[in-house]
Amino acid sequence: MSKVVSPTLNATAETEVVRAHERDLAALGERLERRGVAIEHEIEALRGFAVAVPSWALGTGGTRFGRFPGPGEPRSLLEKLEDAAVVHRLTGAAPRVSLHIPWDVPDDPEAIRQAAAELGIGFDAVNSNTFQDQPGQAFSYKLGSFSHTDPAVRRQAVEHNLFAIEIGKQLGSNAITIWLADGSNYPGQMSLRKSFDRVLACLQDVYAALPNGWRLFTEHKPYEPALYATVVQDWGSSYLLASALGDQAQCLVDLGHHLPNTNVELVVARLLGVGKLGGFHFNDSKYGDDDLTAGSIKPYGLFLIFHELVQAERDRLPRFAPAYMIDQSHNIKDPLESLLQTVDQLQLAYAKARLVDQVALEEFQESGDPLMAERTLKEAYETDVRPLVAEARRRNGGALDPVITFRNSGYRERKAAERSRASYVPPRSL
Ligand code: LRH
Ligand code: MN
Repeated sequence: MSKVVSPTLNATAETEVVRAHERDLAALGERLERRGVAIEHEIEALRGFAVAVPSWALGTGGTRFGRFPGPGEPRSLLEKLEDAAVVHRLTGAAPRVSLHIPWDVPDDPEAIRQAAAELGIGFDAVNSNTFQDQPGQAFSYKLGSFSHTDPAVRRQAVEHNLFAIEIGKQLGSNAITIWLADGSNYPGQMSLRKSFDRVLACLQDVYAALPNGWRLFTEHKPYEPALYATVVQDWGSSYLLASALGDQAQCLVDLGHHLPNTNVELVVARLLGVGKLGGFHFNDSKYGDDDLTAGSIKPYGLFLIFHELVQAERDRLPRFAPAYMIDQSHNIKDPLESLLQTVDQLQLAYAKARLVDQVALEEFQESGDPLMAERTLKEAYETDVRPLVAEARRRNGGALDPVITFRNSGYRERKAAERSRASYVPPRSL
């Protein structure tokens, strides 16, 4: 797969695409120079941007109303790694996969670790799952896991998280994300305070088993599947837990886990300010936890979140090491094309946020000039940084336009043939 442009384009057309890119890049370079910004510096900064691909978004998602599987979907952890590696190969910015346990329990963790390394990728945070009952499970999570009134259920849930950490250790991961579906559907069903206390106690058991250098991310969500009260409902609940646990615990912000019109960049600024912003699940949404392609509905909101991150980076805030991860569900788009689009949208938002004239912005903020302050942000946001981002990808060995290169590569068609033809033989060991 010719990376930079496309395997199907003939040499002349390819050169033309590259020449056009270089002309656009030069024009942007000239424009930024007039603002006192060195484009080379920005390209190098963009080359350092990396985000993790979620293993659970490589196949087609669905809703309770239906699922429309696409051709050539991955049927095993190994095939998911193959697909995830395509995202990294074409963007140069997705070097890790985030696994979900038990959906992705490897039969042979060491073999999977090697296979991933051969594909040029590694592992980010593992995700535990006490929101579904597994076959043969002793106790049901129907009425909760860490918040359940039955200590046996809580113990089972803690054990599962310790198991997920064990898998993560063998794969070279260094963090666990804990999202709890725990909550209630009716007033009176659950003690709003005791349920929270039980969750904290269970998290403390998991925290006590965290390997050195590992982090525990608490992920909040306002509702679904709980439809009246969710125990870890908002950033405040998540912060209370992470601060009670200790320095290795931080909050994970899933962009879709906020009620409509919530100012998510403000939530991010609050958590950054207290050193408790551990990471993100990037996606976008119009109404609920829609898990749509990042930047597809609220691109300015995504830019404003990166504006907070760039300032935190520049201000060298304590414990600033956000784990950038994607969490999406692809119901109608090709999962790989949507993930390639997502990485591009995140690179664009980061590149634009780096162009904010911080000095001018602070002056307008300090002098009480809201219009000029807003214009300073908009000047960065309205800068077409696509040539800069494409160049950063090219220098990382990726494609100028990953989606087009992917489409023209015939990868999906090849996988459709390969994955339908071969009757699947589960790997004994790789
Ligand atoms: C919950 C969530 C969580 C994952 C799941 C796949 O809505 O965002 O992060 O475990 O999606
Ligand atoms: Mn999430």
